[in-house]
Amino acid sequence: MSRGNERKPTSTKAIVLRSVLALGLALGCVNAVKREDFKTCAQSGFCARNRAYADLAKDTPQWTSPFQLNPSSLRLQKGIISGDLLNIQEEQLPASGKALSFELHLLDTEAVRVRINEVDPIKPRYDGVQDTVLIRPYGYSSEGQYERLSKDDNGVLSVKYGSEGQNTVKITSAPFKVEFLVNGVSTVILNEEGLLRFERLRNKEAESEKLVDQGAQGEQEGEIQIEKSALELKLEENLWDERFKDNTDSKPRGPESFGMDITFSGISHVYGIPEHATSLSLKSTRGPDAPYTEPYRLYNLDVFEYEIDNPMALYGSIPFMMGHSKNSTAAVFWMNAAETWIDVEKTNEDKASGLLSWIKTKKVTPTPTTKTHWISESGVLDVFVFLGPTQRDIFRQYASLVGTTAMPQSFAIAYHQCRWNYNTQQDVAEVDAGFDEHDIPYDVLWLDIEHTNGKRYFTWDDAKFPNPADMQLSLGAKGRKMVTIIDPHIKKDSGYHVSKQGTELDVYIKNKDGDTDFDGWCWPGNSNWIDFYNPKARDWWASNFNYDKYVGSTKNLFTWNDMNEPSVFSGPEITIPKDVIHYGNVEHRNVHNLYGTMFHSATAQGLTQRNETNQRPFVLSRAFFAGTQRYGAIWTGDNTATWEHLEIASPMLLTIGLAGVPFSGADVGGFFGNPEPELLTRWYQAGIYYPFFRAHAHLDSKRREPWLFGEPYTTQIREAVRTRYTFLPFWYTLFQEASVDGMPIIRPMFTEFPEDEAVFGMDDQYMVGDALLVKPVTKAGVTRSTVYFAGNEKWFDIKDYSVQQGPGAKEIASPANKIPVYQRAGTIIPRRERPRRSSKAMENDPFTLVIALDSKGEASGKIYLDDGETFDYQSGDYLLREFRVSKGVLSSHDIKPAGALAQGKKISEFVQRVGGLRIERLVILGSAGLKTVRVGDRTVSVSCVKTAGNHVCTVKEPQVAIGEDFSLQLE
Ligand code: NBV
Repeated sequence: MSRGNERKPTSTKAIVLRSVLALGLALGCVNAVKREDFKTCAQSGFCARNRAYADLAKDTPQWTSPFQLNPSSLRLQKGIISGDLLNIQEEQLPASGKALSFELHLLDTEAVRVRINEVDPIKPRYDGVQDTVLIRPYGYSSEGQYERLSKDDNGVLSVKYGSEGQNTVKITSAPFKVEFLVNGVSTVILNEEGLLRFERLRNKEAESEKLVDQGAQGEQEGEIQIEKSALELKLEENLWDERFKDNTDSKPRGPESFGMDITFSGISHVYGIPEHATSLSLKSTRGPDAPYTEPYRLYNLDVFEYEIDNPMALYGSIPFMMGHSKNSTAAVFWMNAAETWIDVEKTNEDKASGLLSWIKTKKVTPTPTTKTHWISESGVLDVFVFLGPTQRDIFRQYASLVGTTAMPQSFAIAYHQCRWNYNTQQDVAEVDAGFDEHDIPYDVLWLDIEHTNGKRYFTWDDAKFPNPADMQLSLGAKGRKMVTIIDPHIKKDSGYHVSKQGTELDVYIKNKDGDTDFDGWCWPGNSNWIDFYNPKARDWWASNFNYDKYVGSTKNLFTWNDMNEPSVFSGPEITIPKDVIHYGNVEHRNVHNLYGTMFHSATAQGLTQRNETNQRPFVLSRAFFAGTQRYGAIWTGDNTATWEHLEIASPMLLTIGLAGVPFSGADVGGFFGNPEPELLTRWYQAGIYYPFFRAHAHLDSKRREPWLFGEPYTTQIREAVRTRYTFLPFWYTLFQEASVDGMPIIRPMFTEFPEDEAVFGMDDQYMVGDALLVKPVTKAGVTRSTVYFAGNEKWFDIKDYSVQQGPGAKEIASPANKIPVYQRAGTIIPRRERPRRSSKAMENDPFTLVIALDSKGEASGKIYLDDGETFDYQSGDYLLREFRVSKGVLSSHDIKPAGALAQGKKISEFVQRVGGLRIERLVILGSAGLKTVRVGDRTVSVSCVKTAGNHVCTVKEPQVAIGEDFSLQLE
């Protein structure tokens, strides 16, 4: 499999590159990541040093952290606790430095932030991540909202906080430790294992002096001494310039890493820290039975043909981890955008020696605990701790810091058709017509890099696409849109307007000299990379999307940002060197994982500014970080057309959603290779439940538009895509909830069933919102699937309404034309059931409410409606309603927050009209049979069919509108 069609390499360098890539990669469909292109922890100096420190701790009996808070320095003032953190071992050294600063912020959202920084370093440590990641300055918990409990002579300071005073943070001075308790139960502990280590900035000349904040204390001095010196050697390795393969990282600032352990006490499942192709519940990377030996790595990379079941870094990074047990939920956000590694160790042992055997003999279940070790290359130690108490609280607390998902336009959550490449305008027209011919709805057609003039973004290959504006117009006539790709590498070519202006404006990333423009190799050949940390660069970049600058673009055109890790073919680990320089003299090392997000944000800014119609942008990005959700969608990059890749997509997307980025998808069909028709069909059936639903394929793969495999596949795929369209009102409502509350859209089972231990490790089935249970079929030839029905209520098949009773696992038929999808009793889902060409074509269609009653005869659900395009919803131009069945009455009422409509604003005609659309049908499931529905004096007839103990009752034309208050008596 080749990387692409660099068919006419323009230089010897291109030829060399192409053959190098081809050599290891031309392996047909065989998935073969070039592992040797990417560092292991042992090959990354700072990771190896911090991991060695953990080994030292493990090997040292009675290890304690050498860090101590100076008790007399501890202060609690206006929601901030501060103090001096000393390394007592360092104290004895001649070069004894100053203390580190310790700060703990009690936030008004009940989150807590802990910061450890160097005081007066010889050069400032990078502390700018907060400026781009945090959405606004947060407020502090005010006095009265927290209560100081004690400060003893040893400096143990305890503070109680939280709305009910349920949380306590206990800061122990010697050895330094910060413990978070919920209702008196220890939940999250910082530095419990004593792995805090902080490399101070130093002068290369003063190398002989020991300036690393680390150390060990042992009982048997002599013995430890020998061990220490051996390990100390390891701890001082690769401090300055560091080689990996053909590249040398000059590291002019030397070592500046830090690490610390975080214990999730009483918690055996931890989740998050995307992006890795692995299970939802994270596996151990340390300890005797650990399935992985490498830590999870967070370093945005373009990993060609990535492998699954692997902790290797991928395109995006979010240092957010959640731990969950039956009794508690907690999360941490390690706010650092430099390369980061995380070890995970699950244990059942209690620390105190002998206790485990005592527990065994007394048959007491030992407390499961997860120990994690976080290691970052540079910056400051900055971690937020969220104690919930519920997951919903955690999502809200986290989102209040990093933001929620941007409300997408309606088309963006419909079906997207992509391939590398649709080759000509004619090709586009034919594919577009193919959908109509085969009655398959779709909303967006995508163009990959070949549509440009020689990979010069914002241009068109005029021979292949002579009238791009007309092309977009004819798609627009059917309510459809187009997306073109725009990458962050700019071909070095003074005849190319973007390249020329970029040079004139001086907006490229600089070499390590801070002066000359960095250049490297990518799709267009020799290229520069825009420095999105420069405000001038961002504004200029955004201006390139203006219709007059992006010639051939129209308001029907949106954007795809690829290669933004950034991918640099000639760079170390296929990315940009760490020592290149950004605006403000910031070394790339500090901000690597944020680069893609800065690009994504500047692009979204461009699309927002380009038009007078106040349209919401749509931008898809491959790289991501915490905060990406504010700018658009992401996808999981270059997967492969195998069943295993279909299977891993669910846990990957669930994990990304948990970490705050709900608008995500995986390439349906698999990017590399050629899916057999069964795999493609099963992928569509799963993909309709991805928040971002796009089919995509590699340049070398065979065409696979949904009708190309013939029957029965075309019918099966049509059925799947239409199902997605049926549920669009439900999806749109979930996006609105996510945009307000930070709730994931697709949710792990444990989010909806937090007390059912059977689901804590489950990632082969999941929930869409709180209402739909989805179990993708991920194996060839499978026609029966085991589905776990959680809770004590019923579940209704969304197609034939057959019923299943929870709790428990059942074998369910999953024939070729459907996967198991169930609506949970107690929910109401709005649908639109008329098949159309695009979502736009559905906007005047009536609604169906599918009401699944629970055992008490109750159910509830919501609908959110706005114009689907503009920002007017922000000033309140929308409807938000709740439907509820209680005591035999179905009612609809307005739940839009009071004051949501801005002063002087009116509900637009469009939204009024949509609100007036009728509910054409009610489908009521789980009743004991109904006869009539009364609306005031009017009665409407009901027809019920009884199948397998379930009454499916249909009420046609109850004569009520989706946006009005009503009350229907169900009798
Ligand atoms: O632009 C070409 C591809 C694109 O189709 C894919 O989706 C991206 O993930 N791109 C990567 C570059 C080349 C991949 C081999």
